[in-house]
Amino acid sequence: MDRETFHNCCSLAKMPRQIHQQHCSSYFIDYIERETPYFKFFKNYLIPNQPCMFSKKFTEDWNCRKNWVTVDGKPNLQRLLHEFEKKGMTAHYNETPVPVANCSAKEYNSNPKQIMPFKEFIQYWREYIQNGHSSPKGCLYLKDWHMQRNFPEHNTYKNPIYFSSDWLNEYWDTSEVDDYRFVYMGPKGSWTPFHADVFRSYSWSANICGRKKWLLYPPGQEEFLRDCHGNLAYDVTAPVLQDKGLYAQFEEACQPLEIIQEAGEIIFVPSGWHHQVYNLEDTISINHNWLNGCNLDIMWQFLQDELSSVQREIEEWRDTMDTWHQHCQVIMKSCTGIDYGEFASFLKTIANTRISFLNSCPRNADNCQDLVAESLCALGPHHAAFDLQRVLQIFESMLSNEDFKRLDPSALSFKPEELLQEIREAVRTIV
Ligand SMILES: O=C(O)CCC(=O)C(=O)O
Ligand SMILES: [Fe+2]
Repeated sequence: MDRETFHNCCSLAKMPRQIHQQHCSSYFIDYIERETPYFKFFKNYLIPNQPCMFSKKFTEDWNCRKNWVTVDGKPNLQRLLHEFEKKGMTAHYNETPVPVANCSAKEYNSNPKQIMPFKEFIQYWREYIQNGHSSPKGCLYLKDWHMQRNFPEHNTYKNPIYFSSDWLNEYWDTSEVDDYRFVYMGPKGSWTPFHADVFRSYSWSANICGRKKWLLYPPGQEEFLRDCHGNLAYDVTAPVLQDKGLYAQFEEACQPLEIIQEAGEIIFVPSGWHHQVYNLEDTISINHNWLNGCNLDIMWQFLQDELSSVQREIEEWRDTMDTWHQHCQVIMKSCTGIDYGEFASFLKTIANTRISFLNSCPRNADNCQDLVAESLCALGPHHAAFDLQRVLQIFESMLSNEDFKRLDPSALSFKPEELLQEIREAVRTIV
C-alpha cells in the first residue's frame, strides 16, 4: 500500500455503512480470473463488503487439490484415510477425532454434532455413496475440523495473499487454544443452515473437490427472515416461510444471490452476509473465518448489539443487583465467545504487533520471524498504518461507550489512553 492508497482507504473505511438500505442490487458475483493486485481486492471487495469468486487458478498448486482428489474429481477417501489415520500405533493413538453434524436432524437452529473417529466418518461416507447417497444414519457432514492446527506439518494449502490480513487467527493463535481455519467434507445433499459467521467475520471457502450452491443475503435482509419470536429461519427455502402468521415480513426480503461454486474456486463471503450452503456433489472444502481493519466496525457493532440483547433478556434484575453490568458481560462471553474486556485485549495485541513492526520495519519478508511478520512485510508499512488507524477509531468509539466505561478497570490489563497515544505516534511516523 502506498501513501496515496493509504489516505484513500482511510477515508473510504470511515464512510458510514448503510446496511439497512442494502438490497440485492445484482444477481451476479464478480469473478476474478487471474492474479490481481492485492489493493484492487482491498478497495473493491474488502472495504465495500461485497462478495466475489476466485477462479481455480488460485488453488492449482495446493497439495490437497492433487492429493485428496481422484482423477475423476471425486474425494480420494483411501488417500485421506492414509493421511489422517496413523497406522501401527496402539488403538488409542490410532484415532483422529473429528466433529460431525447430522444434516437430517434439527436442534434449535442448527444440526446436532458429535465427535467421531475420522475413519468411521470415511467408512460411513463410502457406504453412503455405495447405497445411492442414503443411509439410515441420515446425512452426516464433517465440519469445523481444525485440520491445519492438528496436522501443521502437512502443508496442505497456502493462504492466498488476499486473505492474509487476518486478525482473528493472528490473535487466537497467540492463545494457542483456538483458531478459525477449518476443513469441511460432506456427501452430496449435506448442507449448512442459514446463519452469519462468528463475530460477523468474513469467510473464504475453497472447494478442493465437488460443488457448492450458496444462497447469500446482504446485511439487513435477515430481519425479514425471522419468525414471529425473532428467531432466524433455519432453512430459507422451507415452505413454512410463506406462512404470514409466522414469517410476517418474508415477502419484503429480496431474492438471495445464488452462486454455484465449482471445484478449485474460492468464494469470498463478506461480513454479516447471511448464507445457506448446499453440497451439490461429494465435496471437500477449506474454510477460514477472518477479520481485519475493514470489517472491525461491523464486529464492534455486532458486540454492542449482542450486549443490548443480553441486557434486554435480564432487564428485570437490573435494579436488584449491584453487579448487573458485570453479569451482562459474563453472559455475553458465554453466548458470543468474547466480552468487551477481551475485545479490548484483542485490539491491543493487534496494535502492538503493528507498532513493533513499524519500529523495526524489516525491509523484506526473508528477514521476518514468523507468519504474522511475514504477512505484515508483504502488505507493507502503509497497510500496518491503516490497521492502526482503524484500531484507533474503534478504540475511540469504545472509550465513549457507556457500557465500556462501566467495566471494572481490572478487566483491562492496560491503560487505553496510553495505547492510543502510542498508536497515534506510530501512525505519525509513517504518513
Ligand atoms: O460449506 C458449508 O457448508 C458452510 C460454509 C460456511 O458457512 C462458511 O464458509 O462461512
Ligand atoms: Fe458461514
